[in-house]
Amino acid sequence: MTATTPSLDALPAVPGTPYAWPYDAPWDLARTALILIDWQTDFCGEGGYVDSMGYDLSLTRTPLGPTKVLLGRWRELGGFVVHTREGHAADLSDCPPNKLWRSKNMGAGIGDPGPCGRILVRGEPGWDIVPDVYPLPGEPIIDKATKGAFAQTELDLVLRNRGITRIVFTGITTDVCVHTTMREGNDLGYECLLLSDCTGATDRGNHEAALKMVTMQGGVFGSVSDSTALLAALASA
Ligand code: C5J
Repeated sequence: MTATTPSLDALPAVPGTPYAWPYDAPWDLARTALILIDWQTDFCGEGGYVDSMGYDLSLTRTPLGPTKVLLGRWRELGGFVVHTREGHAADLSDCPPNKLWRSKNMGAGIGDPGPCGRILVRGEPGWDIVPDVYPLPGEPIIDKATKGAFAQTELDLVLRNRGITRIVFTGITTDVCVHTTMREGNDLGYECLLLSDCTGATDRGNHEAALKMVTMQGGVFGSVSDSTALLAALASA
């Protein structure tokens, strides 16, 4: 390594909107987590929850490709990876009645039988993470009944125990579980980066709006970039 080559301890800022991330670059990989939000069949696979509601599956499936590439590189470099899964106990005792009612109203009731087993129920095939980004042994998986991954889970503790101060967000859906978790993380003081090509929503307009919301007020929840820019920053190491 030459004196001008950044190491994993001093990575260059990632070009982003509205600012090059992180705010305090250079940054180190050791204190940065890659989070993969709810890459479950229920949200991006045939016969899952999103499919049952009649949404265009390509919107939540397409970001899987770039996420898989980024995940592979992140793992090669020894970066910390965290996965999340949204789901409920078999007896639905952790499912708020209004959430249950709304899902049934959409024709895809939580707990109802579907092509991938009971919808959004833990342990069912549809609830599992898709093979492209399947967790490796040792990578924490945060199970949540919530949209945000911090509320009522151990995520904050898991990150703080590792000394993590920055989070890179991938996952689905941009406007719901990704956004809620990013907002929570931002409020807790994490420096957050949302990757536009590694996230997707059930509606293209909502995806775009969710990206835009992050960029207001100088980056009210963090910054937005893409996997190409992040991989370029990692390649310079
Ligand atoms: C939703 C999620 N959209 N993972 N869940 O209900 O974003």
